[in-house]
Amino acid sequence: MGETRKTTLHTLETAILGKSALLIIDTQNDFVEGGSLAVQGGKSIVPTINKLLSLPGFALRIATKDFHPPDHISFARTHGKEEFADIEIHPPEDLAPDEHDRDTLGPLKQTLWPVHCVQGTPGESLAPGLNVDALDAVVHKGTHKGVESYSAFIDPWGLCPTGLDGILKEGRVDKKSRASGDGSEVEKTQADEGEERVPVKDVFIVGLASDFCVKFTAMDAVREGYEYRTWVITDATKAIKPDEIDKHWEEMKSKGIVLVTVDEVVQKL
Ligand code: VGL
Ligand code: ZN
Repeated sequence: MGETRKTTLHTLETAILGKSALLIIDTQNDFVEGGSLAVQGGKSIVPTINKLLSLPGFALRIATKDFHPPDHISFARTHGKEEFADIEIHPPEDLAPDEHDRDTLGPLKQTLWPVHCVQGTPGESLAPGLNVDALDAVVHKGTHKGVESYSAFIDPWGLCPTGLDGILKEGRVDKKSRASGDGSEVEKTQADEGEERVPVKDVFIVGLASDFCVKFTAMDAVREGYEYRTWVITDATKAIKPDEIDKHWEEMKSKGIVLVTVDEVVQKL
């Protein structure tokens, strides 16, 4: 389908100055050294992300937070099972009350994780040193106890959109993030009268983890229904399983996602 169009237009020169968004995925205490689901090297990307945050070319700078209730479906503890085991999960009845709908949506394979990013705990705070003052918004994901969302857009059943797509289509947010390093909610302020609203076309994705939430967010961003031109800044990410990351990069590239480096982006934006 639109694959050729995407790849031919997909050079950094076409990323439109002032109309691109920087998405900082799940760069939270629990995903960096000392956290319950620590990604090796997680802390090391914080200064790199700050450098990207300071570039004038981005219209929007948005952080996401994995933001789970204490009995979340993705936690091994919730099921009394071993961490990293795989189970099958089903759509929750409160969000899909019709049995036929639940059957149609079907079960999903779920990896069981250590308890992480529990709402209101230090583990869900954005990682220390991240320049939260530069953020326009913080988007929360995985907030319903029965739904897992690696993607910052929506879960695989399509039951819990996060609002990210709306923020990008709006082109600028009318919410200015209060320094959310402490996990506080975003504060609403009105957009300036007459301010131009330009929908974002290009999204640049960084953060944690490249083999899970970065990947699923990028894959969602390019799929029909979203269709953003999608870039992953590879050296501003880290993987949970670095040994296996190459196959994930290949999969992302095959979907039309472009992999770039921090230096390339700094030169262009
Ligand atoms: C993530 C596993 C579980 C991530 C979130 O942010 O990559 N990974 N929840
Ligand atoms: Zn999670």
